[in-house]
Amino acid sequence: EMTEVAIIGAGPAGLTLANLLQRNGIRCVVLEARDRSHVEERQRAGVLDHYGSEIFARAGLADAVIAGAFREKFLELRYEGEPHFFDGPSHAGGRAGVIVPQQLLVRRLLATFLDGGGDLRFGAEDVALHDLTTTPRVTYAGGELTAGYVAGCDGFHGVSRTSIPASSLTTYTFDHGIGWYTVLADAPPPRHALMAVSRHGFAAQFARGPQASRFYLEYRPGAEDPREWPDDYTWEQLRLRLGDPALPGGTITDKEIVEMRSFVAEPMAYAKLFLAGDAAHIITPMGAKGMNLALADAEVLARALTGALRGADDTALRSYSDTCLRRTWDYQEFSRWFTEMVHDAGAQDDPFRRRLARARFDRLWANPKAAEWFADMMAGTALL
Ligand code: RFL
Repeated sequence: EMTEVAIIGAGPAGLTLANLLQRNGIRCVVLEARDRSHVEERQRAGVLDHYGSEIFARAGLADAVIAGAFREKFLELRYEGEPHFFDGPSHAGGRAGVIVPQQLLVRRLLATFLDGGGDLRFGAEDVALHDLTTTPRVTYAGGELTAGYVAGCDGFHGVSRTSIPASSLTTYTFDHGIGWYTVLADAPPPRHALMAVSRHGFAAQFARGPQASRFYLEYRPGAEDPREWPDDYTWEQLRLRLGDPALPGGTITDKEIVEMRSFVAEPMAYAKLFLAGDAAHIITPMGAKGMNLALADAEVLARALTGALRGADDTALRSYSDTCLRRTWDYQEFSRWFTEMVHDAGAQDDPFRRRLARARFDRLWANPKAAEWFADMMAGTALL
């Protein structure tokens, strides 16, 4: 069986790539290890930045993918209980992100691809990549494909990146030394996305529907295990950090640990294999860029593959990795910058860093150029 592009993984990166190729008339097959309901129910990211939403608008997929989504305006940054409202769109020429939970985005992309006659195979276990330097072959339990190109969109734990010889890859890993504990609770949502900076540690609250909130709390990895915190203690910590003694509690329905880790693999390509999304890079949730970076990779790759397969021009494909790595490192830096600003305020043992964090925070309100830069990063940047 032959196809033009074999796509491994049906997450945001793989499904965006599949839809864009389909619209360009390029044949592709998507191989996904899990079943459809698992893929459709995986909750993760919540915000599509402005640049991410434009990817779908450019492809004529805005109605299919972002219809009805709520536009984000204010971000509340609360410093020791004192509220500050950042109006990102007004500092970024009106560019606003939209709230699109990742599972909704995935569901819509899946439906659009399948309605258009797309070939997506769920439950494709034991995927293995062969002959990447000549005519790529993909084997999986129950089948085999020959493809012109392979797109590795199978996330951090997938097989694509590990199919590249170690000598052809440089990897960078950074541990921020911070842990995040997240809980989902039946508690009234905040009016605006809320991040609270405090000497007791960082905390955040985001809406998850009309009667639910997701909270995040910083913790000290190695020194404490928040999975052992009684729920009362979690609420006490949230009230302290959010500076809101009257914060209503509620039933906690889900508890998870989020790793604050950064990772980049370079280059994002090897012979006829191209990595996109989490398969190539992991970014901390600060700045909410992980999913958006995956979508941006997919758009660059779709254009490059189309050029190679339809225009007999592989220039864009050869620069694919460099193009995507520029944005990847730009977003990594932003995420690190943001992480330091909101966590160093709680650096009990380091008063100097605490003061720097305050200066970084104050600059956003004192210097319009700094506000513009921050808003621009929140909206997402082209960098092509
Ligand atoms: P995904 O979403 O991991 O999809 C990979 C797909 O590949 C499949 N797969 C395989 N298929 C075939 N063979 C194999 N061997 C396979 N191995 C894996 C998997 O089943 C899956 O369907 O990667 P992709 O497409 O690159 O998308 C990346 C995003 O999912 C990720 O960056 C974001 O979720 C990160 N992230 C956030 N990003 C944001 O932009 N904003 C956020 O607010 C945000 N919050 C988050 C997040 C990630 C989180 N976790 C748990 C990782 C919050 C959390 C909690």
